[in-house]
Amino acid sequence: MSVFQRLLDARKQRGAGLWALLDPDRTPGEKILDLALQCEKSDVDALLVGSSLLLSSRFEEALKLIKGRVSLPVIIFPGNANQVSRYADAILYLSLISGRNPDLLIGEQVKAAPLIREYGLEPISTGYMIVDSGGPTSVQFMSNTQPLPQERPDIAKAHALAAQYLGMKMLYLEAGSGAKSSVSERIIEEVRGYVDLPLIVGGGIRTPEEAAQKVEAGADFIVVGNTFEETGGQEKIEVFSQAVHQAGEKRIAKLPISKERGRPTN
Ligand code: 1GP
Repeated sequence: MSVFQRLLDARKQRGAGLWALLDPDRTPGEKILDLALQCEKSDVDALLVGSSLLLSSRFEEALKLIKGRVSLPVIIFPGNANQVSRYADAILYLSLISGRNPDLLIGEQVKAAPLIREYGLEPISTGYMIVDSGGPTSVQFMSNTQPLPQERPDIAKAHALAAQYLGMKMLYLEAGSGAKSSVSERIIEEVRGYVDLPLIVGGGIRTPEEAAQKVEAGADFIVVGNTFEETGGQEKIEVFSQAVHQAGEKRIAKLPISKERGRPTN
């Protein structure tokens, strides 16, 4: 079964999923494996590995350590075409559709495509949208793009619909790692109501309650990085995982049976 299908099945069964972002710069050496194992024990649904700015050569080393030791899907979350490796199951094949930087719309993708093929990695085409979070984030700076304004959901909706019409498989609403404010529930609700694509939301999510609110607003997958890396520990991850999955279950319970059966499974 493809990784994408596995993710969709998890969403269908549990209503929502929690993904942990592991950054090889912030969590070096064996610590990244410890964190990955803690995530697995805490019922996290998938691991993302990568960064918008890698300051070390630990990317490949980190993936090698993790791959084969955890049964969770290991998905590359690349900042550029250098972050491609055979030691992962899939790669979020991101196009930064909120920006107008041609390198991140198509350039890096062209560089990465032949390697992805050679390594047999599963590409998951994802429309990546950076939302303003009240201050500069590294993804914003490194991508040299303007974020979508939080107070203009209509602009976010038009971008999301364009991603759907372009045939992308997922959408990622990103406030940026360590963002002051996470993506607002208002934007999530508006985008959720406008497109059918599975919705990933991440950046600046610091508490389980906040994560649950994003799910209630319509996020399908929540990404947490900093909070697990800085103040993690299995207990903390478990509480996040329970909060996301309970919010997901509530969402399923609210769906009329016909709608639940008809949920998008693309
Ligand atoms: C960043 O969305 C992810 O790309 C996670 O952000 O590190 O702030 O949790 P945090």
